[in-house]
Amino acid sequence: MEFDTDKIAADCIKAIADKIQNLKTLNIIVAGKTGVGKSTLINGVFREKMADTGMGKPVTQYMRKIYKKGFPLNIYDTRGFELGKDAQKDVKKEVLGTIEKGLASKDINETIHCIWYCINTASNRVESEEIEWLKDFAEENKSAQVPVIIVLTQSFSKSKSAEMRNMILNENLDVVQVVPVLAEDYVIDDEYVAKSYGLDVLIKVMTETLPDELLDTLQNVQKASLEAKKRHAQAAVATATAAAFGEGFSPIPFSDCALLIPTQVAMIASITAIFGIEINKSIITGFVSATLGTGGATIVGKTIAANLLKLIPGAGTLAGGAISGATAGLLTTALGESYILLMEAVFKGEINSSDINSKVGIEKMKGLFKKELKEVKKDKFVIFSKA
Ligand SMILES: Nc1nc2c(ncn2[C@@H]2O[C@H](COP(=O)(O)OP(=O)(O)O)[C@@H](O)[C@H]2O)c(=O)[nH]1
Ligand SMILES: [Mg+2]
Repeated sequence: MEFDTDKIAADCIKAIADKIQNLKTLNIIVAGKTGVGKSTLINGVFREKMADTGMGKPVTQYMRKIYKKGFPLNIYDTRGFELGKDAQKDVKKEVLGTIEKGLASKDINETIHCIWYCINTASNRVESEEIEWLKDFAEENKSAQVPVIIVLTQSFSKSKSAEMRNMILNENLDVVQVVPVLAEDYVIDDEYVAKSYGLDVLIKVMTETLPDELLDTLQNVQKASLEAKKRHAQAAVATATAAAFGEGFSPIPFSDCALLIPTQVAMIASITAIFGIEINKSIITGFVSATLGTGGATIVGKTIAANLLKLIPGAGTLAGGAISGATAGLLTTALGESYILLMEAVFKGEINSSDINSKVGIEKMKGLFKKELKEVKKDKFVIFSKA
């Protein structure tokens, strides 16, 4: 059968829009004294510039909520820590109140999912007041158990931040991690610039801390770790591959590739949401025609099936279902891995939509897909042939 490239591309666009619209909203409270680097941190981690000064809506005396329409993230930015003990007490009350309100809503989109407590490494010391605040907060946070991550901001001196980290760890606070970061390059003088670092570690800690249903959102909104995006996208490919294996295994002959398309469309939507990249029809059409398109997947699928028959010892005795299941799985993996490579290139700014939908772009993409198929075959076929 022939593939209707336009229809598949349109299905992808719709699936992507649905997927993004259905992402849960992530809610983070970012606490710490004015000037420690909260806004710089927020702008370094998230792909939308959220923390411009003056933006956001005051929700309590010491907190304002920063958000952008259509972007599944709310940041509660606090101030007042620098105003002394009484103000700090009030901030604590407001933070606890906000947590309670979120829990009372029984809606994951309103719940506070974690707190970043920011301390400036460059200040050289941790105030005992802040340690006390964290301890008092932990007491009152016992039932809600909102995870607290301490972020050591402006850590351009790695030795100083390591020292400070140890000091804090020795306090045995009830926190998930203490993460030193430099959110933005720091110019020390003409000769020496300290390069930003640590934001990827913060993302890793977040990945381990947040509930599963927020992990797609975390990847969608963050721009600090390409590795984390790729890892999460590969998990989506593995899920789709397993589903495709089952679908390919079904008694319907494999030549009916159309059976796989919804699984693959859903996979492409998941990967796109993870990368958080605006995708237009042109990119998707280019990708679909290069891979699934005319003479693409069907022929490739048949070739793989034939090769598997030749390559697996005793394959002649294997059920035809195992072969077409393996073929469907391999095709889906190769498709997913190629799409991840495409998203990576777009993320890095190496490719734009007109490149991919040009003749040269499609040829390149075809080559990539074929290469992925070969690599996938080497890796995976043993696993599949055992299934
Ligand atoms: N180079 C560099 N400057 C930083 C960093 N973090 C904070 N700053 C600077 O410290 C000042 C206060 O930062 P800001 O993010 O506004 O702090 P906030 O009041 O906690 O939101 C600004 O001048 C920032 O440019 C960083 O990671 N790198
Ligand atoms: Mg700020």
